[in-house]
Amino acid sequence: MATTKTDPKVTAIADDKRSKTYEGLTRQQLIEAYRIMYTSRRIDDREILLKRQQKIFFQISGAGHEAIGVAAGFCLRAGYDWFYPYYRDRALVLALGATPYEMLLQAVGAADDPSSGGRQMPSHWAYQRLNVVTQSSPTGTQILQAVGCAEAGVYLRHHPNATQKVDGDYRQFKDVNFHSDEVTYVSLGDGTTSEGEFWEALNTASNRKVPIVFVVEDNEYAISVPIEVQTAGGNISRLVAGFPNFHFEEVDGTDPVVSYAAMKRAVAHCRAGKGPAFVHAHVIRPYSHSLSDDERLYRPDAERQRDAARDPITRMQMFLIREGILDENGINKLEKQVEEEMQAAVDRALEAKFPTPESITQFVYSPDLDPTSAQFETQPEFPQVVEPPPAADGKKPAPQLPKTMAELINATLRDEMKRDERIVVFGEDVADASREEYLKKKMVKGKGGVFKLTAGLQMVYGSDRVFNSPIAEANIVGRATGMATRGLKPVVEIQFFDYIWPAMLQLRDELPVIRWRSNNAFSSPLVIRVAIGGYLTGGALYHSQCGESIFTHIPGLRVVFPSNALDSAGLLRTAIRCDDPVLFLEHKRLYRETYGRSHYPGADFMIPFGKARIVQQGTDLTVITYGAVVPRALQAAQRLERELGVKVELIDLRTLNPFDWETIAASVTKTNRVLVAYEDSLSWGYGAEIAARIADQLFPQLDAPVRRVAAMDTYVAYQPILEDAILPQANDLFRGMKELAEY
Ligand SMILES: Cc1ncc(C[n+]2csc(CCOP(=O)(O)OP(=O)(O)O)c2C)c(N)n1
Ligand SMILES: [Mg+2]
Repeated sequence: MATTKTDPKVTAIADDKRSKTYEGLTRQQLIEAYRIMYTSRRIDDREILLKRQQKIFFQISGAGHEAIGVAAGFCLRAGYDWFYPYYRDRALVLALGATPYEMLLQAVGAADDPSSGGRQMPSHWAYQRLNVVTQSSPTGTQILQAVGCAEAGVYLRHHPNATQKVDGDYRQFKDVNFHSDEVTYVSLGDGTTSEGEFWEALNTASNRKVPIVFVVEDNEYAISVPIEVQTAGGNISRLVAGFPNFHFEEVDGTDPVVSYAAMKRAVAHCRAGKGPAFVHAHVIRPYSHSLSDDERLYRPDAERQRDAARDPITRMQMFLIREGILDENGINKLEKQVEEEMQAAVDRALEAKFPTPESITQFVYSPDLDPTSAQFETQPEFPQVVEPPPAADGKKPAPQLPKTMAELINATLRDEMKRDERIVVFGEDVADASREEYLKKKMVKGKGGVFKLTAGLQMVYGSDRVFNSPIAEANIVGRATGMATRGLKPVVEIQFFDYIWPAMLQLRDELPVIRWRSNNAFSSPLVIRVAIGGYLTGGALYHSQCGESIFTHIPGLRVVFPSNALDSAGLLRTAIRCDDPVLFLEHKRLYRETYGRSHYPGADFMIPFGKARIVQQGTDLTVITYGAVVPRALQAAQRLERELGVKVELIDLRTLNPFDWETIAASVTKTNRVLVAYEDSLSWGYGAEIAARIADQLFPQLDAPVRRVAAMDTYVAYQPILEDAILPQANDLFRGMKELAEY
């Protein structure tokens, strides 16, 4: 029998080859990388076909971005690290453990789609078990949230007790976990680096040394707009290079091996707590922007062919063959297996059940905790007001005076922060002093907010629970949203309502919709306190605006607008303990008003949302209002009774979403006349909706038309004579009430 003798030298080379690694990747891992990349590409191809067959309704491909995606997936840990991947990250998400079937469920819009239950387009990833946080469509909104998510991990490391589950408030429904060396991943396209929020995110990540890795997948186009139009000088790496504390990588993102090496270094920097990392990956986009785009309209063939030569799938195939990791046969076998698995996934997904129309309203708000419920109705416990004994000199000491709205909001924050270590407070100027040594050495008293609502909180709870943000409102809301997703309870401040607009994309497209769009897999309950309103004498148009109806128009966002000190304490506590995002509007004019002061109602006083307060009972006319119009309407109503004997029932709504329809209906049914009054400009204002509902549902009860008194349809002017004329005054309210009473 002939035996083949292997040359020992050849065996050694073969063994050596088999054990050879590529930047630490084994041959087996490279085969796995190719399997994922190829799967990703084939799902894209198949979805494109399904779209043409009208079995799915939209398609966004990850083609050309597979190598950097798989590399990132190999360097990070699903369910341990946190992920904010953008729509081209199919390969990353597959590498983390999402299945083709799950992706196809989203494409067909299935009830069981784990990312959104049929609510979001395909490629809008969300996988709770993997820590892949629900993603949306606006370019760049994920970036600040990712910073907040990473900051939350750091916070929890320093406050491990905050992870405890506590019954009786939102914490009962929010599992919180963290790992001390966790990293947050966020990705975006080259075009998206033009969004301001990108720069706000880099700024904060750098400043606070946040463990986050930014991956810019640069395919040199944003739909049809080329890189040199988006990015000054055409290279984002050059522009960001000055941010301190960062680790930077610029890499060929179509090559999985060099991408892996770059990602590994970047992630190591973050894990070691040295700060954030920035990976600029040059990729290609071979399939146009989406199926609605034809790139041949703006890219010549030569350019497209240049890209095609770098296609990561073919490059990886060639690499595997060249390195002897797989031969053609091996590649064919692997591809066939992928094909079969995908076909099975497609068949199953096409059979999937669709969501029912009845499910639509599910998860706009928390299904677990209803802030209108009796759970949020507690009685005030006022301190015993004992007459103080006369002092030695016989002089009577001053009695304990009721507190202002500003004081009670401050006291409520103080008590809630003591009760709940998950609460963090930040915003512009909210800290006592960012340079905390000044406080420690008692060199300064501290500021604590331009209206002093947060005064003293930093001194009591420390600089990691109460801190200043940059002047960047999207930064405040975006980071807070990311923190709340992790289970913290940010209670942030927007200094003036007039400056809330930079945060509008976060406030309209992100915060209130996270629960709904993820089919309850994620939520971000938090509180945004906002100083609002006019009647300031000199506030002028940039310190006096209202505009609450813009926010009551947003499903998913609770809107609260107290008119007095006691309500502000009770409602703020409900806002903090509830499980929904709340916009808490604080009228600046009421902060220190004599009207509506109160003693502190105790550390557990709560008022449920959606319960109006009847300020005074009446039989002849209903006035519905809220905020700073309440004391003005009360003045007018008292005059009306004095002069004409008309008894007005005055309703203070207290919360605008939800609002108390029952109280309105009962009152209008009794008085048959109704005036809706509000400080915002008249047209399209909040009262318009109330008036429309009354006209619609209470028409038979009415003896007079539904009237409104509100501000003029203009801005609030500086000159007090103009301000008085523009905003609704007690006299205007008196005239409106009188006319209605006499109608
Ligand atoms: C705020 C916002 N503006 C515009 C759009 C429409 N839009 C969707 S993707 C896109 C281009 C994004 O380009 P880039 O960041 O380079 O990512 P790419 O698609 O090239 O991977 C635009 C303008 C959007 N989704 N969001
Ligand atoms: Mg691009």
